[in-house]
Parts: sequence; C-alpha cells; structure tokens
Amino acid sequence: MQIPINNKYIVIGDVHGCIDELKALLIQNGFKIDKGIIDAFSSDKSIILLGDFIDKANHKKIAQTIEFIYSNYYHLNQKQQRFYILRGNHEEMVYRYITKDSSLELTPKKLEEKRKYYNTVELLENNIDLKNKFLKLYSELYIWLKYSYSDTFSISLTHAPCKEKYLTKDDTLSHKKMVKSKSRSKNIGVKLDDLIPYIHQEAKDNQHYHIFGHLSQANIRKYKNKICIDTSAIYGNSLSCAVIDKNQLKFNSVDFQNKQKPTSQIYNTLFDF
Ligand SMILES: [Mn+2]
Repeated sequence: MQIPINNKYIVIGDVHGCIDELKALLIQNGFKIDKGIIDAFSSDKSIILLGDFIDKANHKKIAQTIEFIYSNYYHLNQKQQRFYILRGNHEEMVYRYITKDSSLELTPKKLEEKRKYYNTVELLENNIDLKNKFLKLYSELYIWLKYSYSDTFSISLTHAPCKEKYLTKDDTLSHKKMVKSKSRSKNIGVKLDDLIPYIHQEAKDNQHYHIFGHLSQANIRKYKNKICIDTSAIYGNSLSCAVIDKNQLKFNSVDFQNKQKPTSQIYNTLFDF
C-alpha cells in the first residue's frame, strides 16, 4: 500500500518481544509514553513496524509487546492512520498454528519448531484475550508499504528482502517472498550473500530504497539502495529505526536494555564483501 508522502515516519526493525527497547526507541525519537499509551501529539511521526514483533522473547515480554502494540495501534489510528505494521514470517506462522491452518501438518518436527521458534503459540493458546488481540492485529497487517516521494526518491518497505520482480506486487507468490526469504537455519554454513545473492546483485546507486528486516545483523547493513535494519535486539544487541522525512533518510538505534535474558545467535553478515 502507498503511504502518504506528507507525513514523517519512523520505521522500526524486528522487535521480537523487546518491549523495553521499543519504548526506548520511540522516546528517543520524540514520543512521550504515559502508562503504556503513546501521546499522539508528542511527535508528528507515524510509526511503521517491519514485522516479527513476537516470538523469541519470554512470554511476559511478548504479552507486554502485543498489549502495547494493540492499544497504541487503535489509539493512534483513530482519526487517520499513523501506525502501520507489516507481516513478518513469525506472525504468519503463529497465526497458522493458532488458527489450526489445515495446510500446516503438525508433524513431530512442526511441533518441535512450535516450541523452539514460535513460542508465542503456547502463550496465545493459554490466554484467549491476548489471542483475540493478536488475531485482530493480524487482520490489519500489510505485506508491503511504499513511500513514493518523487521520481528520484522512493522507499519500499517489506519484512524480508526479496527479488525486485516480487517487490510491491500483490500476487500470492510475491506476498510469500516479501514475508520470508530462504531460511538460514536450513542452510547453515552458507554465506548470506551466497544464499540470497539477488540483494547485492540488484542493488543500484540510486535513491529508490528497499528497507527490510528479517536478517538479524550486528549493525544496520547498507549496500547502495538496499538496507537491512534488523539489528538483533532480542540477541542482546540493539533495536534500530529509519526515520523518513521528505527526501531525507536517517537512522538511529537503542541498545538492548537488559530487562530480559537475550537469546543467542551466530551472525551471518549481509553485504560481507
Ligand atoms: Mn523474520
């Protein structure tokens, strides 16, 4: 969906239950938060989450994250849309588990994955109120957003990186590609630039940017017009954002706040050449 070009945006990478970092990042960017509610007048920016706001953190933090996003989504969008959320592969998989999607065969491997990678499922199965909030939010998620400022400046936003032929398209295959790229956990030992070579191969020296998350990195990774802003908050690193204001693009981050135990991860660096 095209988003208005007369607004400013803060685009936030994969939250994965890092509610303390999400609040800190919003505050760092001028928002005031009182009792979990964002003061709509404290900033003129609209908020965009790039997806994967659930899973990996502990249940308490994931619950707080869903509650915060749910409350503020409907609070900020009362008069006009000021809060947008993209669908990440984690929202999609959790949705498929909790709605008992018939195309999801619950083999022993899938049940193991549910416990290991999609720990929000168990949380929602035991909390109907939270499950209903997640389902309502899920129905609001976008697959892609585009900020078309001018002939020389635009920004496409998706959860995962994808080939340009799929970017901002609305067929089923394109949607799938914008939500999830090739799995690193199923291709251990393969360099990320070899696993998804199209990102650097299709990169151009222009200002038609593609900003995505999904590939947890040690820092913001930028090569020409391709930018990854998933800086591994839940792995104890940082939560990052891109700030869009007219034809200006800036970035900032907050460090992991140590309010929960980080999970572990081996970084597989993007644009490592
Ligand atoms: Mn992801």
